[in-house]
Amino acid sequence: MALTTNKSILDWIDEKVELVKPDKVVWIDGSEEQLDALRKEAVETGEMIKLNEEKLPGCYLHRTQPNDVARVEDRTFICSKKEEDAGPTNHWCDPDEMYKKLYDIARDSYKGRTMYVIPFSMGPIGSPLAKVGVELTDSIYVVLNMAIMTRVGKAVMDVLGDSNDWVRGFHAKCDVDPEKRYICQFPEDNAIISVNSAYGGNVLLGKKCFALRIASYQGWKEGWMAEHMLILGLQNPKGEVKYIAAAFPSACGKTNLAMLIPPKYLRDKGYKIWTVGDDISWMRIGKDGRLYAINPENGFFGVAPGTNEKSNFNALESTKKGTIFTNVLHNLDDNTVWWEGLNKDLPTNAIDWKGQPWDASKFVKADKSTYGAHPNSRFTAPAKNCPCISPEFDKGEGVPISAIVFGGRRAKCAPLVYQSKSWENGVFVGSAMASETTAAAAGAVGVVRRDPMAMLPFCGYHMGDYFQHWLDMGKKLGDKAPKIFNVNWFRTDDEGNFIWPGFGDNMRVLNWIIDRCEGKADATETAIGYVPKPEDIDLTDLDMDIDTLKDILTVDKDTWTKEAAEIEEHYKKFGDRLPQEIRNQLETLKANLEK
Ligand code: GTP
Ligand code: SPV
Ligand code: MN
Repeated sequence: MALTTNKSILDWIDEKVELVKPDKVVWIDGSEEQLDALRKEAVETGEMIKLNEEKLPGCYLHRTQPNDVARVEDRTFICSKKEEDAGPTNHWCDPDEMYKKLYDIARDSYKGRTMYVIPFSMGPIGSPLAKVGVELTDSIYVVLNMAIMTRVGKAVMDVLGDSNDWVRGFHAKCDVDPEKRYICQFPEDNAIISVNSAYGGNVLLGKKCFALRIASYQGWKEGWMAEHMLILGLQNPKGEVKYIAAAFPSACGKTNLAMLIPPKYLRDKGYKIWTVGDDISWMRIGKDGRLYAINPENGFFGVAPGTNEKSNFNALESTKKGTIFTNVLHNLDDNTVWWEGLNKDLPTNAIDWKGQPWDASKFVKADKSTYGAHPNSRFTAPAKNCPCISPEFDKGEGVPISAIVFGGRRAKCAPLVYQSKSWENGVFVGSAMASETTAAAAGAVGVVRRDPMAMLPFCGYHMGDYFQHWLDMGKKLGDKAPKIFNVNWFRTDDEGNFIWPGFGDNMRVLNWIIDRCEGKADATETAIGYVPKPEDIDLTDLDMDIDTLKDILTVDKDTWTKEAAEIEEHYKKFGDRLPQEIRNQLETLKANLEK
């Protein structure tokens, strides 16, 4: 039975039913009873494997097709009416042409199948910062993941009422044919269509497609921001909590930083991190003029490889019940899961992510083709499982942000941390961000590319306008604007080893950041911004000498002169939609480097 009388929704569903011809239509009401019946059905058809109920209660394993394991950026389109509005960083297609192409692909594709209608809320239901979407899908895997990642069910429809302000998400699995795979956003129509994939970010339409690509466009029009950012609360020994939002590209450490456990000496003093979000942040200016953030999601779609008790205890804990694992290794000995970096006990009786028997004796660390889990294998875990989930997580008002942090993987160049000189300078830092590519998207891994604000694959409109929107938000925030920083955990030595220990030890850098926000820490002014005095990064209990620290804090003039030239090159594609202010910032950097 339909969960709403909203005509705009019912008409849209009728139209899609007519197109894809499902055998039946099922509304997802969010009840455990219904979800459990779907889990059983998925186990019966082999779509999911039920894992050891004692060790991993309520957990399942799913394998996608080997050709369908990551986001596909070259098949992702922003279909605005005018090509120039999608900008130079997005693939574009005329909306009429694309609708036709997609409808031709999806036509009749639900025959013999069920259409699931998922009403979902991004953000706590009814929060002034939340937004509603409806996803149609023919995949139970999508339904069960959406039920973890978002708030689903009738309450969402009740809050929406008769309003037309909802996002249309239409997914059809079709034949999972990579040649006919398209992930399309229609920002002017509040619509998303995804065909021929059944993998995570391509098909959980509330996530990247809505909460970033469509929402970034909505935020631009409505005066708020949708960003690829984690949100954390840093609690000091006095019990005060300060909030930080941080944008790192895909698989560059957001989940890890968001769930960080401080080093022992800091825990003993009373420091603690609370997780508000690990991937997406929606931010609005509050009544007091400060910037407030909510996490629109309700779960974590986290990278499995590398996650272990030491690197990310809280993420691992989050995956111990009610979790769906995608493309990890299946350990047949005890019907559990395993991935590279979980522990040193390589399973000897196991099935790899492709569904083949796995030979642990052939495992070679340097050769990813020998891995049991795909490098972009993931867990979908309910946020409420996380031991350090923030008490603010479920509240609709959001948390006030003190600092915004940008970062990426840079073997050389970017120092461990620096503070920008102003909001405008910080926007410049974000616009010039670069990072080595990862397995989160199909294509080459380890290539440095510019990824402004970690939004390159996710900005739903012209990136030059997006930079201008950031500048405009800064003007509105004035002296209440968060301070902007940049971090790099990934500087390497001559042998290619990471110099900075990272993970929990990143707390040492977060403390400097908060101290700077409160005017408590000193800094050295350099050409690119304010860098910590080495003695202000606390190295207690760390096997690192101050000279090594000095080394990763250095701003090398020659390297940065080359960097400035590359940034200039990167800006060329934005033409006259690159804000003059950003151009001025680059000129200032160049002049500083010549001093
Ligand atoms: P998406 O979900 O793709 O947006 O990624 P994310 O930014 O949440 O990345 P995540 O935290 O899952 O980290 C991905 C990879 O980076 C994992 O393999 C981690 O082990 C590694 N990583 C995270 N933090 C650090 C760090 O501080 N130092 C080092 N060297 N590696 C890290
Ligand atoms: C990312 O790639 O940034 C992710 C995973 O968070 S996905 O949802 O697949 O986009
Ligand atoms: Mn992400």
